[in-house]
Amino acid sequence: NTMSPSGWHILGAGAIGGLYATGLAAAGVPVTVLTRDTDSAAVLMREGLTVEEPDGHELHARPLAEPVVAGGASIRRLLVVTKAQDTVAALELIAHRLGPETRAVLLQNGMGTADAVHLRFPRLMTVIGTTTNAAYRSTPRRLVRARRGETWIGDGPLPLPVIERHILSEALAESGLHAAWDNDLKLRLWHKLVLNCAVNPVTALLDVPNGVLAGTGPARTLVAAVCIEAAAVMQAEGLPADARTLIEQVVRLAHESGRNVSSMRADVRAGRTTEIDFINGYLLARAQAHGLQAPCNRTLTELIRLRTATAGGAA
Ligand code: KPL
Repeated sequence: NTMSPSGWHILGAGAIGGLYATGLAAAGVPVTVLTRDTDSAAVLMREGLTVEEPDGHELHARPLAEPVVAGGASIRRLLVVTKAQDTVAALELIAHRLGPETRAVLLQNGMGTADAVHLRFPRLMTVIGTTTNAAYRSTPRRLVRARRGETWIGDGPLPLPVIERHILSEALAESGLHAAWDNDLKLRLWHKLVLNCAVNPVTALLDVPNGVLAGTGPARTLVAAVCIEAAAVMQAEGLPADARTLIEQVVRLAHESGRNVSSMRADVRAGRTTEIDFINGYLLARAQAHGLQAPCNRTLTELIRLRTATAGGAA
């Protein structure tokens, strides 16, 4: 089995994947985007990607690209930025390229994917990531970075050898986007989960930008209800949590990423399945495991499920 040159492969064609692909390519790091088919690979290589930064500055770069089914060399560094529910199926397509030297960073919304991946690929060394960057796709080749955030990575089900931790986070930070290792990622993952629980379903249901959640009045009432329930579940999980801090974090993110199109809003608009089962659905499952009720999160979950079920031909 030959080994791909150092650098990155990116699986998943969303906005966050696009940010990293552009940043790495612009920095001269070999980066290959794994695309659905040959045509999309050709277009991507020819036209490249443009990122509009929060200050209006533009970054253009042309990453390498190849169809996900092509290529046989084993992959060394893989950034997995698929939708949570598509992760295992997407990895199946490149299963023959995953070996003992592969390091797969799962940088996705929601929780529960690392365990699903570990069940299917018990020897694959996965690292879990979480980001507070916010971006959306304005056209197929153009990304708008609405908020400059942080990206943290940490151990998944199999611990990464200690000497590799900073090598991996630094390799990711070559993109020019922040990236660092966290020895105890669980709290950050929960904080991000709460942001997604509060912002994603509401922006998707009302078809509004994130900034709406920064408002006072009904927006604040909703955010508070989501966060109060989440804080109780976090405490039951043994994590430090206080509803007021969570509310402040949601309002700040909503404000700073005010013009962002949340990923769930983009999914609902495009008639795609949403990540609700890995976001509010995950919170509900944990609530249930602790014998807690989370009625606001339950209502948001059911509304999104109903919205998707009645999307009527949008898919
Ligand atoms: O992760 C996001 C998403 O849209 O999925 C946030 C952080 C809420 C930014 O929009």
